[in-house]
Amino acid sequence: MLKTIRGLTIAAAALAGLCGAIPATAQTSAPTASAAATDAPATNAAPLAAKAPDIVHVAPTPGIGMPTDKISIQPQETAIGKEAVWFHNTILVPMMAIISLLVLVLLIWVIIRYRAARNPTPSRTHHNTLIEVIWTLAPVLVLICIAVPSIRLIAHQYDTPKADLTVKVIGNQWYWTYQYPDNGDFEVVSNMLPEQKDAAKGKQFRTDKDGPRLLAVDERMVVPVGAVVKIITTSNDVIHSFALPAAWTKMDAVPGRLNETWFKIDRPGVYFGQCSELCGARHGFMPIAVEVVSKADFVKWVAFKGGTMPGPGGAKNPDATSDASPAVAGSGKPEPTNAGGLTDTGPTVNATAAPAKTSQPAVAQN
Ligand SMILES: [Cu+2]
Repeated sequence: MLKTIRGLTIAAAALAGLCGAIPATAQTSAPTASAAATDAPATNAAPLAAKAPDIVHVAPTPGIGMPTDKISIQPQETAIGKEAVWFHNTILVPMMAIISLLVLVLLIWVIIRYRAARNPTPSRTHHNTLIEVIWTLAPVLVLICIAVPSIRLIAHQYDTPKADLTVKVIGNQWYWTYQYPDNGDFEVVSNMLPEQKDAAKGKQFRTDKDGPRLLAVDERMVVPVGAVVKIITTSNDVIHSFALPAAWTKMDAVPGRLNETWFKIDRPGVYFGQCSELCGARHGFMPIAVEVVSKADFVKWVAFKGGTMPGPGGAKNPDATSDASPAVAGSGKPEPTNAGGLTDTGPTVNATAAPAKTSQPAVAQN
């Protein structure tokens, strides 16, 4: 009898656990859906069921696309970056070393050989045509050796190939928004993930799968592998700078202006950067995370965000034709309350504003 009661109790507990687990899993696997339901339950209830699933976001590889503990340039992932590193390591560093050593040796030689104790009567020698020609020509040759690869590198950097994808990067105090004008103009709001101890209860916090401390974000910029990504930068408030060291990319984001740069990364993975312009109190807390995925995954992700692929035969999001706009469907359009208002509050007010994006449920809390 006792056994039967215990058996029944276990079965009931298991059933209850199962029932509890289902909503929890659903919330984890479809975070935007539940967020959307909270944001605008009336208009979005129907299309949510058909919403495309998100891709499986990969964890970053230690040492790639992030700072390493070596004193060197980050491992480069683009052809331009590799050219720049070659220029630095093969031309600049040896040249600096040779010139520094030469000057040091000359100084030591002069200090010892021509010291006052050894030369009670100083020499009155002046003018030596050969030496003067050498010390004029040698620096000219050095400058030419540096100028040729340097100008070639700059030319390559500014020679944008035909873009496969355009992403408009907008700096805000203190987060980034990424717009995809080629893909239905949806927008992604990217905020730094706080550490578990700093995260508000129930909010998403950083795990190692998201990335290193101060670099992990809730929403990454996702781009396809091997694609020429044209980056257009601008800002909503002050000057920021979009920098992705592993792609040898840095471009100021200036209010009222559009700047342009590009990169092409050939290895899938996650690459981190930071705002590189002193933009205010939380300047150090607006990291950049770019996730390079396969073409198929990119199409999937665009559909998940409510966007479309350009051109005939481009994948269409099943939601795109519904009256629920991607913005309302929780696909990452910025909420005006996010990180404080941009126009109605000044930088000082924003300094205390929580940067956490509110439409994302805490995935990491389970
Ligand atoms: Cu900034």
